[in-house]
Amino acid sequence: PDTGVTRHYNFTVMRDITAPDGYRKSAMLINGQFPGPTIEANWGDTISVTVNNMITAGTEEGLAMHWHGITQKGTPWEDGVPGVTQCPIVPRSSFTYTFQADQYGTGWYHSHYSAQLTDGVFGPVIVHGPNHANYDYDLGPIMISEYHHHDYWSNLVEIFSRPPVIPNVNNNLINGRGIYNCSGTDCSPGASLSRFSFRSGKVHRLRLLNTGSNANQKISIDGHTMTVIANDFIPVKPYNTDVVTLGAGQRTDVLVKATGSPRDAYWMRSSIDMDCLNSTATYPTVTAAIYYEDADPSTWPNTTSTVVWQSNNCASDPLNQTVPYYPLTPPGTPSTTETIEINLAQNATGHYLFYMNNATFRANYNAPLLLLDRTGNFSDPYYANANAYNSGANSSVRLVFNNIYPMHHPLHVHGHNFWVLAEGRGTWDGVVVNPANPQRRDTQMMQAGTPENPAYVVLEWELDNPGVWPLHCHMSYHVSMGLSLNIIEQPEKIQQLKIPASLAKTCHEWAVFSGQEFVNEIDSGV
Ligand SMILES: [Cu+2]
Repeated sequence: PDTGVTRHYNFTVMRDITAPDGYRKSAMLINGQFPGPTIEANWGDTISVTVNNMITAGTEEGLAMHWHGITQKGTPWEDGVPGVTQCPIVPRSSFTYTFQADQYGTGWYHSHYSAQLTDGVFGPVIVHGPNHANYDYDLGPIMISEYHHHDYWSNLVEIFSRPPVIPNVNNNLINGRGIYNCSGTDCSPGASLSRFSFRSGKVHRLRLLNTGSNANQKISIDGHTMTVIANDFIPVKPYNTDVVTLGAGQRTDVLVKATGSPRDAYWMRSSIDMDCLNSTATYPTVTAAIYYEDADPSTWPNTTSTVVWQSNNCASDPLNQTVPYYPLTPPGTPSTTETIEINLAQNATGHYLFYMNNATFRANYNAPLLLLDRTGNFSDPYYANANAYNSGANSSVRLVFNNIYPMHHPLHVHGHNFWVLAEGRGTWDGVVVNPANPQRRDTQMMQAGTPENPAYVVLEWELDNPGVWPLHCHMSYHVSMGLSLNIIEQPEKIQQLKIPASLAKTCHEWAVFSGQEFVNEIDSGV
């Protein structure tokens, strides 16, 4: 739908010292907030966000904001990926993103420039739409993110050391809150835990988001069962669970009936799945307090958890459990299929990078693919680093991924929700799970594999959105190490897009900036 209503926001991103868990560190804040402000709209509204880059303290950096899960149909230039859809916003400049809230449910936005997300450049997006399950109260976004006391650049330096060092995770936060046992000069008072309110007998909607960089989160509420009603922006047939599993970038909306009595208080918990972190964590579990209407909010809950969860090789919930509420059947035979092997290997300088069919992605901030494609010159030498797949005039694409390296990957596509036809270990046998109505979402976990026993995931979508759409691992380290490809979708139609002049302006300004300042692109750039 198109409501004709526009929701305006103004974001200023800058470096500042903050101490959400009691430890003072340099972070990147949006309008002085960590996490950033909530964007709220109705389905069919237009969202307009002016992003001001004031990252000027210390090293000046570019910026680009991505609207995770919004399909940007007809507006691919608003997707906010530097080197793919735009040149970075230069320091002291701004860019206004205008796009339709074409999905509804729980989403988020984050910087797609290098690993700025890890330093705090993210926030929630709530789009109100039709409800297929009834509830009484909406508790709003519940953002869970693991947290580092070093800035993102220091982490990337460790990741790109030879061999790579995966940094320790210092804490785990819910809506930017958690407590660190801080001692020394870098401490600041006032850290606390998030708090939520329940009314006995009522049903509450919790919008759970993994806005972290790399960790898998396991979320539960003491004494309560959760009913899953949506995964990412896709409503699903409700099912009950004691624990919600979220990989980086994924969301799950749950309904929780308050079955306790009015004076009760309970802990909500989120734990980093340490079997999937490939590193250490000082505080892997964060809690938030849930107070019923007559509970005493001056004391913390004293409940314990009886939930026992399994790592399941870092997988998402089984595909036969996650059935979209509104069925959509994929084409019987996709018009094009690519089989892509994922592996980790050393490049010529001995640095470890991820490869997809022996190709790794690296953004050219000065030459975004979408603007390059307007020329129709696909022999441009830049495409060597773009890891681009030209889908031509095909109407649908199927990607069969085989992972032979023992790390899992939450695979995220831009511009679409994909069907997840199958996932598991070994070699895909061609069987589609629930073929009339397979799971759809925008981020799907691929399990860890080995050369002898690969993991596979099979994704498919209709090529109905002309543009250049990244498909990448949402783990910050992995995409920094090049685990991204770009689908050039309907290139003939890309050349007919009326791209606003503000996009060319980002490149004019970036050409000047990068000509004067040394832009140290330590990672893939996205
Ligand atoms: Cu990954």
